[in-house]
Parts: sequence; structure tokens; C-alpha cells
Amino acid sequence: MGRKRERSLAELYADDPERADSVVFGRRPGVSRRGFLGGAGYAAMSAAVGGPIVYGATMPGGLVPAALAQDAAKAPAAPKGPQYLKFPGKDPGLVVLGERPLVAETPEHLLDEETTPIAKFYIRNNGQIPEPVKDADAWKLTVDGEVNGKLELTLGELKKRFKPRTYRMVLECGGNGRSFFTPQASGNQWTNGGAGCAEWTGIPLSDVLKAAGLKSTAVYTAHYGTDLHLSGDATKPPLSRGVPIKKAMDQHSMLVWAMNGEPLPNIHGGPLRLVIPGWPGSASHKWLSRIWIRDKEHDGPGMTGTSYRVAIKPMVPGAKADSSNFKILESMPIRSIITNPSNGTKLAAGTREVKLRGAAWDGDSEVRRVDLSVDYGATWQSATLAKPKNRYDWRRWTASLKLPSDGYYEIWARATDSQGRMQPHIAGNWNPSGYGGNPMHRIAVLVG
Ligand SMILES: Nc1nc2c(c(=O)[nH]1)N[C@H]1C(S)=C(S)[C@@H](COP(=O)(O)O)O[C@H]1N2
Ligand SMILES: [Mo]
Repeated sequence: MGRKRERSLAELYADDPERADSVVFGRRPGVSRRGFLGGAGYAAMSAAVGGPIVYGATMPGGLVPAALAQDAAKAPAAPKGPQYLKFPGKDPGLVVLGERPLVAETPEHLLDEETTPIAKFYIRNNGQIPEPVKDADAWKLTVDGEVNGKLELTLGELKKRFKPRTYRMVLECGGNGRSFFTPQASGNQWTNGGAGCAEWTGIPLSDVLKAAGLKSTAVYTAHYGTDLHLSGDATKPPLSRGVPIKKAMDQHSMLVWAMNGEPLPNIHGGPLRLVIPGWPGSASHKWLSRIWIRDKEHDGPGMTGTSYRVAIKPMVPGAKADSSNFKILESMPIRSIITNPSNGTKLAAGTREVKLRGAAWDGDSEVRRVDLSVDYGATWQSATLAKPKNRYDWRRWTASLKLPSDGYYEIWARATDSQGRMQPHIAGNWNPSGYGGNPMHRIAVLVG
């Protein structure tokens, strides 16, 4: 097997994973079941991933090796490699997924701190980013609609009138994991980095809703901010989502003005935003200026069609959507990530153990366990979970795995929620806008 062939297998995996798979694993005519890695396939695959595949015997046919799989850096949208973010106060390791509107994700290995620093927190906009305001405390919030008394309060008044609290909670984009869908779903191609976990300071939204007095007709919230639509048309909000009153009244649904102890930065919605934990990030409105209490499900931009909605009955991947088969995505699915080492790490020859760190989180359910496999899922070992600070905090985890010899490994992480639901091998329940993609995270590690 010459050099030319080695490179072409890696390229083939990038261009046409299915063909690459049949080249490596072989396929007898008329037999759809493929074998495990052996013989010429083993040699070709080892050459492509950079070393002998230690657990080749359990490497399943059809698997694109993590070393060759697409990540943000290799996504079709970025054929020349990742475009890194240049933004004041932001880590240059963030990867730009879109420039207009500005969207950037945090590669998994940059989510290694217990609390995500502001510099590393992902950015998601649907419209234009407003200019920062000079006097934050003069910021005005209106609460109207199905309330006994319309409220107009400044941020300064909110801070004085209600009792502030701080929770560490995950904020996650509804489209996180979208890049794992096949065929490609439309929207920003997030890997796992449309999420972060920060300390949010503010007041429960419920305190303000109680002060306004909810009428018995109150059903849903509707959120409005001051960012302009991309077109510049001031009559069109770029996004306006809402949540059922029950979720709005949860004490963790907050009006927030500080992040990690600092005044909420403009890029994250300062001076005032919502944080609705466990639900798609789009419900956590930035630059919040108005909450309209409605007597029916809100129908603003981002509430209808296939936006932030998932299929009720599984649909054929890639097929045309039937709008009656969609429901609003509420609680986010469980996810775990390996934050150290990073994908593609090379360890010194003779290394026989690897220490791992990571995080796991879930929507309204809780994380029950995180398991790791170094042999393509043949055996699993459980991680040690740290205690969450409060509800909706992520669980940091650690683990240590044995590496019997030098060579190529993949490490897989799989979390299970309190209802026994696990991350799948591949993103399931395909939907046109790619929500709910939460396959196991895996990294390639090469020893020697
Ligand atoms: N006003 C406003 N709020 C918004 C958005 C927006 O475009 N405009 N995007 C939402 C989406 S889709 C997400 S995922 C989060 C992202 O918050 P971040 O940029 O602070 O990470 O903000 C939400 N709030
Ligand atoms: Mo989002």
C-alpha cells in the first residue's frame, strides 16, 4: 500500500464515507452485512488514521473513524478549514459558523473549565447586534398583555425591587449537534459547541410576572428585544419566541443582568436578557425590552413552520416536511462532551493510561450517568460525576482509561438521563432544521 493510496483513503472518507467504508470493510455482492476490520482493510485504515488500530476487532463497519470524521474544521461549509473568530474579548479559538448574522461555536476542548468564561462562551445572533448602551440601569422593560397591570420598569428598579440570585446554568442553542445529521439539515452547522455554562445573576422571571399579576387567560410568553432584523426593517423582529406560563414561572427562568459576576456583555444580550435553562437557547431572549403575555401559544418568528420544532412521527431523512407532523422543541436532549484531551491528541509512545475530563447536561431531566468506551462500545466504564451547583448546572466528570498498547484509539462518551434515555450512536429523528442531534461524542487519540 503506497503513500498515494494512504492519502486517498483519508480523502475518500472526507468525500464519500460510504465508498470508503466499502473499500475498507469490503462487501460481498448481495450481502449487506459488513464484517469487522481485518486484512487489507485493517492496513489501509491504520495507515489512514496514523497508527495500528488497537481495538480493530470491535470497530464496526460503517463507522467513519473519529480521526477522519467531519468536525467544524472540516465541515463542507468550510472547505479551507475553520474560520476563527476575531471579536473583542473573545477567545480566538472560537469557530465562526456564520458572519451575517454572527454565529460562533466553542470547540469541545475549550469547554474544559467548570464555569465557561465569557471569552469562551458561544455566540448566536439572528439579526444585527445592537450598539452597547451607556446607562445600563436606565434600560426599560415592559410587561403587558394578559396581566392585571402593565409594568414598565427600569433595570435599576428591577435590581432594587426584587431579590437577586445567582445560578450556574447551561445555555444551549436548539440547533446544537446539527452537523451530525445526514443528510445535512439546514442552518448553522454546530458540532457540540453551541453550549456553555455560566453563572447568571438576576431575578426569577416569576417575581416580575407575579408583580404584574397574571390573568387566568395567560397562556404563553412572547419575547421582544432591540436587535434589528438583518434586512434593517425595524417593523420585523429577527426572532420572537416564548414559553408556556408554567416554564416561565419556574424559579430558574430568569431575567439576567450579570454573567460570571460581570455586567452582562452586549454580545450576550446586555444590559438585560432572559435565561430559560434546559430549553432551546432561542427562548433566552437578549436585549430584552418587552414581555407580552399572550392568551395563546406565541406565533412570532421562530415559533412556526419547522423552526425550533421536531417531527412527531419519525420522517424519512431528507424528505419534505408535513407541517402537521411537528411539535415545539421544549426540553433539550441529554449530551456529554470530552473536554480533555482534545480530538486528535497524540500521546507519547508507551503511555498506558489516559485521564479524561468532560461535561454532561440535559434539559429538564437530569444526568444520571456518563460512560466511556475505548473499544467502539464493546465495554463501558463509568465516569465520576461532580455534584451540580444547582438545577440546570452541568455535571463535570472525570475518568481514567487504560490503553493496552501503542496505536490508534477512539474514546466515546455517552450520557444517560434520569429517565434512562441515552445518547445514540448517530443523530436520530431527522428533521429539516436539525434539532435534537445528540450522538455520543468521540475523540481520536494516537499513542506513539
Ligand atoms: N434578541 C435576541 N435574542 C436572542 C437571539 C437573537 O438573535 N436575538 N438568539 C437566540 C439564540 S438562537 C440563542 S442560541 C441564544 C444565544 O445566546 P448567546 O449569544 O449569548 O450565546 O440567544 C437567543 N436570544
Ligand atoms: Mo439558538
